[in-house]
Amino acid sequence: MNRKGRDLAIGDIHGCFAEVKAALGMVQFDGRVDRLFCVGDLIDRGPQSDQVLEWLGEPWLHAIMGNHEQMAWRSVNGAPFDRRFHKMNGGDWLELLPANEQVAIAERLSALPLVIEVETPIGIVGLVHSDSYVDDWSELRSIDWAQLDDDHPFVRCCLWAPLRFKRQYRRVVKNVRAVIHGHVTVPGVTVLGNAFHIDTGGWMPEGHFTLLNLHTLMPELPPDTPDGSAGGKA
Ligand SMILES: [Mn+2]
Repeated sequence: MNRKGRDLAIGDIHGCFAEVKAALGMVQFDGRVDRLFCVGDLIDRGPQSDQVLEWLGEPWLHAIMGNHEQMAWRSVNGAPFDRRFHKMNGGDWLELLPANEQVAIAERLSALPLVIEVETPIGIVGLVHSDSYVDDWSELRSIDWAQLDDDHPFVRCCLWAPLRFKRQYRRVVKNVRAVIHGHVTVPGVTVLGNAFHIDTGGWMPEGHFTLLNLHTLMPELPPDTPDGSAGGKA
């Protein structure tokens, strides 16, 4: 439990290093006490994937895997995966790097967890990129992910398939206060049951980055701005 500072969650970053840095600055993020939780898709599409990856070494940043991280490491590792698909989806920057750097990145990305839990004053909050697949969090946390194939339905759902969102399924996931997702871009934070969709498209021209405070489940606003949206692009 972080008793000294805030725990903020951010949706897909997609290489938008400068914009996220600005959004963190707006809410006076302090890496000495605050923590930032990324719900996957840190890379691809935007101009600064390599700089976003450097954040993985920071003690204040915690990230889970998104489908873009999976595409990247599977492309590099020659896993049964079509590399052209990754390039088509904004992954062309990776091929321009020297082979040894690509391998180092793949190693780092393949080690990211698919699911993490954050202990907060209001209870356990879970993070999964796309969808939690089950209605009971204790089922998800008991999974031994290392034993599952990369194409296992659980893994595919967590990374790729927002089944609940598509069906607008509102049943609460039991045994967890909230589950935070990215992957699906929404105009504003969208809550279905206790699933929070927070990718407000900061990586797109018309979107903005939302920093969801995990201790309140409210978007963090810049101080002294009654209606400010955290880090919105003007
Ligand atoms: Mn995604």
